[in-house]
Amino acid sequence: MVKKFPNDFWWGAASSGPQSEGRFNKKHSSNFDYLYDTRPELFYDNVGPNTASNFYNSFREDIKLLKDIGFNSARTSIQWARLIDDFETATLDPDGVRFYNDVIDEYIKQGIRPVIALNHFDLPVELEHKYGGWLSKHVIELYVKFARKAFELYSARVVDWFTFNEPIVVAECGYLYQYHYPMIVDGKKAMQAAFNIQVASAKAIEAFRKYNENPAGKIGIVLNLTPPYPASTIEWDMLASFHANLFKNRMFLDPSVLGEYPKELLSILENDGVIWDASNDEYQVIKENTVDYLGVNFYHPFRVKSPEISADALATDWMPHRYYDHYEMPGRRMNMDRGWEIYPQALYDIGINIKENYGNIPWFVSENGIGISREERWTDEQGVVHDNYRIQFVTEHLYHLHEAIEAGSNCFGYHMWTPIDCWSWCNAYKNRYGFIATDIRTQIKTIKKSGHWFKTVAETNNLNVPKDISDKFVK
Ligand code: BGP
Repeated sequence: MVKKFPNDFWWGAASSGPQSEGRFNKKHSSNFDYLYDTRPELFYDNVGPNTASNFYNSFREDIKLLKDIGFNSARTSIQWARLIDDFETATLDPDGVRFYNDVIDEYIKQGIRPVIALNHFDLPVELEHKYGGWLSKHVIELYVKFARKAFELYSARVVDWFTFNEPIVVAECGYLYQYHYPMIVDGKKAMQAAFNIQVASAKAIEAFRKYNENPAGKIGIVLNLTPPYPASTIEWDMLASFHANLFKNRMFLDPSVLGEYPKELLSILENDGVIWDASNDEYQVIKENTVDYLGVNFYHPFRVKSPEISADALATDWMPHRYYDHYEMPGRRMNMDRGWEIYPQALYDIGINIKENYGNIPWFVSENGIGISREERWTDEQGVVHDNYRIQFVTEHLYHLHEAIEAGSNCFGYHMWTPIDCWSWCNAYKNRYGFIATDIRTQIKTIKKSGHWFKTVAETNNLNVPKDISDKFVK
């Protein structure tokens, strides 16, 4: 079976500044740089972001490799700590300006559309120490100054902008689950950070409308949408699923696209005493500055059941998951290396949800992928990784994405995570995601079998779905 995708469909992959560039010539440290400098043991094999995949030094050769595997678009992010010299005044770091200038020019020269995010989990660590990071209203203003500088410098050449990548991860991992610096557990702070980031996104959009120099320019936000699936249709599981959707998806999706928070979410936060500090002006900015389009990161579904523990337990930290528990569905299909369920059908559900509940706003898959350990297991004598599982993973996801498009969902592209194996935060280089392998000792980069396969899909807009895959899914 062959699935035909639209002619102007975006084909590519996403990376980010902190995960690919390396810290070369970056004067300031971001939160992850600081965490590595102070607690290297938290990182797999003690590998930090210092070299990453060396994109700072090898971006021309790297971008050429992306061209070699058929990309017409690619996402990366501008690091605040690299572009800006003085955060208060947003004066520029000349080498940072030069670097992103050269990167953008190189993408364009190679015929690849640069898609630029302004934040990918990174925050200059001095803003954390001085002001409390995203808990501070002042940091919102500083972020907007940085965003404005980026628009002034690059919007004549960059059409596609995104304010934040997965903002919920910043709030959850920094203030609830202790994966990101400042690694604290405080529900009220988590909710405050989430709200402040939403305001920062809206204010950056407001600045974009003023300072963007490109009539074709568009701005959006990248959200990780994790559809909740209830363990059963019993009322309490259904309610848990409703709540999981509020916290995991709608907390950012509703204000970003519709300009308003779900009233059920506000009343829960109010009742639980963890509502954010917000002014009417801030709600107004959110209302008036919704996105032009959406990036959707999708890795795994979220199966939920009613919580095991009563919300009335004593001396517990406030956690959103007092309203739902993770349900370990027997027989689920797993990527064991990352511990994530594989459920490609969710891409169809995401597409239909956007169509039916979010005005069918244009969107693209901005990340999707499979991180596998010890990929050298599948290397042949020529050094090529035969990652058939990745080809199958992407084929299955594209199959269901195509179904959503056929059902009228306004999806305009597919980006995998990631073009070239890159640094994965605390997991460092444990799991590899790329179409292109990186040897982290030599920085030699080699196209995997999946990269060669993707080139054909991207260049023809045709997805060949083998019979064993289509037999599984055809309804
Ligand atoms: C997303 C992030 C990416 C990337 C990816 C894979 O949440 O936007 O930055 O890292 O997940 O996850 P991980 O690196 O944790 O395996």
